Amino acid sequence: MIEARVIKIVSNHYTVETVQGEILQTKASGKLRKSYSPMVGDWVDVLKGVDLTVIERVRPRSNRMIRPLVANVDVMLIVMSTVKPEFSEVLVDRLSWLIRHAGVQPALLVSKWDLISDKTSLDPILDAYRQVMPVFIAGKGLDNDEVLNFLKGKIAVLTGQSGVGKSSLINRIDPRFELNTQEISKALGRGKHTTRHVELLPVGGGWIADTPGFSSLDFEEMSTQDLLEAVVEFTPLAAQCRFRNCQHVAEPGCAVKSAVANHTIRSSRYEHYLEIRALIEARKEY
Ligand SMILES: Nc1nc2c(ncn2[C@@H]2O[C@H](COP(=O)(O)OP(=O)(O)OP(=O)(O)O)[C@@H](O)[C@H]2O)c(=O)[nH]1
Ligand SMILES: [Mg+2]
Ligand SMILES: [Zn+2]
Repeated sequence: MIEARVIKIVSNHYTVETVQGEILQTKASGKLRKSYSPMVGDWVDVLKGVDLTVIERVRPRSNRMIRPLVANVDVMLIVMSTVKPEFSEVLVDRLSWLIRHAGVQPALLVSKWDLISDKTSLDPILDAYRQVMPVFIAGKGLDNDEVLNFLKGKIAVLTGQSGVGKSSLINRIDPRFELNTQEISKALGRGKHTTRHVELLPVGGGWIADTPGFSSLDFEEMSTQDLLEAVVEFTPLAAQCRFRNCQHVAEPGCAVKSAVANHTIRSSRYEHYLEIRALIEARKEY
């Protein structure tokens, strides 16, 4: 048996890279396809045959993302442009909580840095985010050394609205990928011709999966308790709240609300927490 990682799946053709760095075309064994289908990102054991190499076993996953279908994701890179589309704190907050809930580390990559005239205008926002996740700056003309260094040895998935520059970023890192960027996909009719298969691209000693931009975010799978646990900066404060099970909403003696009042926690982030919490509560009533 050879240990390998699944890097691309097109119907039932699985491309894997062995630990020795060899790329192999494989099929999944029939028994696996029925019970535990291999996903991109999986560590698998393959058996090299004379004319067919077969995946015999999928190793346990540390996590699995649904959109896109990738296993063992180390980091989700939230790509958010400075302008075009406008930087959205609501979106960064919501995405970061969904990502945490999936058991994955979020990071923020601010794109189109070349397009914002007042570079300091985002400082307060980015400083606040730096306290809860790694933050990187990217754009035309900027080097990507810092983010590439961070991605070394990791599987990273890009996420973010359509048009923020996810595919462009990967192309700037390595033009050989030639990923479609927006002008092209627009010409083909929005999203319709987006490649459906998932693929890990070798970037800076790690792997990146590009994804198409989404149209909505789904909190269906989250309870109010899940949300509470996803807002990581609340956790150390919760011990100081008067009530053990404080939800940081209207309870007296709440340390989170004090932190918002004295600006240790950004008020917009707290407001967004309340908004999502209300959404989840409203859903419960049906
Ligand atoms: N000035 C500038 N323009 C950029 C930058 N990154 C991307 N763009 C432009 O923004 C547009 C959208 O870029 P894409 O890379 O297609 O965006 P995307 O996030 O992959 O979009 P979807 O695939 O639809 O989700 C293109 O016209 C790019 O040329 C940047 O750093 N600076
Ligand atoms: Mg794209
Ligand atoms: Zn509290």
